[in-house]
Amino acid sequence: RIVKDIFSQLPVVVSHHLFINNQWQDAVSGKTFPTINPATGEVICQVAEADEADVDKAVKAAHNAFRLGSPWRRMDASHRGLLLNRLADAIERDSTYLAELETLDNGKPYAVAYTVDLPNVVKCLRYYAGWADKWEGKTIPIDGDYFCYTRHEPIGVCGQIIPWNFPLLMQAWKLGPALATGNTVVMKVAEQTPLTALYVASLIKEVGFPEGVVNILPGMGPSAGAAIAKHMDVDKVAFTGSTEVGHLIQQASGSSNLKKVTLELGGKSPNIILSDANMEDAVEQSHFALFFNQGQCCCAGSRTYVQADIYDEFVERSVERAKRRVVGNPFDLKTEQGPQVDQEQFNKILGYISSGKREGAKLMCGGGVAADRGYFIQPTVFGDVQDNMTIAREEIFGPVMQILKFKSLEEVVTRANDTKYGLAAAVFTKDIDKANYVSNGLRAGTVWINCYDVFGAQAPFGGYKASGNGRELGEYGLDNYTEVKTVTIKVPQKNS
Ligand SMILES: *[C@@H]1O[C@H](CO)[C@@H](O)[C@H](O)[C@H]1NC(C)=O
Ligand SMILES: *[C@@H]1O[C@H](CO)[C@@H](O)[C@H](O)[C@H]1NC(C)=O
Ligand SMILES: CC(=O)N[C@H]1CO[C@H](CO)[C@@H](O)[C@@H]1O
Repeated sequence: RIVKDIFSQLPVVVSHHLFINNQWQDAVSGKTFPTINPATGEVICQVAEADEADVDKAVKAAHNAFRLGSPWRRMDASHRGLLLNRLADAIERDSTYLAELETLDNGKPYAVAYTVDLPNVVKCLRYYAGWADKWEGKTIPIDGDYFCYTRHEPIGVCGQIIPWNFPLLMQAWKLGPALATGNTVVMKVAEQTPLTALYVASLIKEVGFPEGVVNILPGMGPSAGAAIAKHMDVDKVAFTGSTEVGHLIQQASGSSNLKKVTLELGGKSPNIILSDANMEDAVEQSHFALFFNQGQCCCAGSRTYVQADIYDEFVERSVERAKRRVVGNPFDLKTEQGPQVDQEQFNKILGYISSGKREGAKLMCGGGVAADRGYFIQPTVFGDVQDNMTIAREEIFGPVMQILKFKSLEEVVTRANDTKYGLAAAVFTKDIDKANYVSNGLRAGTVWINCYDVFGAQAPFGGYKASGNGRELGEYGLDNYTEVKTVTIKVPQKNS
């Protein structure tokens, strides 16, 4: 497993400013920050750094774009859909470049960026484009001589704070429903991965969204993110990231204007393998569930519960699979695993690996650094993991698999539920009754049966418990960008 050192033909960065009112702007403070190539640790370029003053400018622009009678408010719903479709077309046209840029800034394998992230971005925008003129209210038969109906209205200025693990895809998940329903947006993109979102900003302008409808700000959580969360003229904030920051966003809403808050937060998702499961498939899917995207998934299957009678064989095969995982240059098409996103994550993951060893889990493979530069970590598997170990309780967000043993179905559901999180879960079995029992018993927003990480723009995603509030994707995702207005009209005489 060698990390290659051949980086030729890197994509060129074209946008590294703030995008406010369809214009590229420097930060008011003039500050910039470096964005790093995680495969080498080298600086790609400097990017304008938004803070409170820039958030203020962007919110003013978004507020103005949302004023009554504005081009955006006057626009036909079908035309909002058309603009979203044109944006999807432009992203599809430039998807080779965008996938390269995503790989450069994030470190994910190019083959994954191009075949998973980009097509799903395009599908998500097209899905919500279709909704724009189909999001209907109702007429309601209230008592008396009245005509009563509901309107689905946009909430207003939406602050959207997105993470670095799927930069383009999380941008699409946020923009799709917000724009289909007629909101305006101030989006803060992660400081680790600002580049692709800024290129998409140039496409937003190109396809004809009016000024101020979408504003994109690279910046830091404690300054730009906090300024959005507490802003009095932001009507809603949608955040994807850690549970720790989710608490802060909710508090900022509470102490400012009670803006609506949707949160998609952390997880420690159980993946349960029953003894009747297809072994080969369960091993491969469980490997994918944990190691996909360098382990940097909020819904990673990071507690693999395996029934006692197949435990030894499952561990042996999982270790063999992890050892075969190809780690290296993310631009190499054979690479399955690139670097972690930055030094901080890299250090944190190595810290968790040490805690696993210290607390008595059995290190079966990996456990160390995989290259002499960049943030590469060996695919790591721990066996004999106990529920109370730190690596079984906290989100690691890295290529570190925890395998735990269980005996009965009742026992595993209770143990799987014993967490503050509730984002996702999976069960592998050929027995439909057992699958239903586990699926119904688990407190999680998504349950996969005999598969993992299967997403569709049509199906909602979100968390129970401390994994979040509200849902993204699907028809349910529209609710969280909509105010329902009830209009009641006195009429001379009602007839049924
Ligand atoms: C987990 O619980 C066992 C049994 O109560 C105890 O011996 C062990 O020290 C605990 N481990 C951790 C990491 O808390
Ligand atoms: C999301 O939308 C649903 C359906 O309208 C609503 O019940 C829920 O309160 C909303 N959640 C948030 C956090 O806005
Ligand atoms: C922590 C938690 O939610 N535990 C629940 C998990 O599911 C079992 C079975 O449904 C419940 O008994 C637990 O209370």
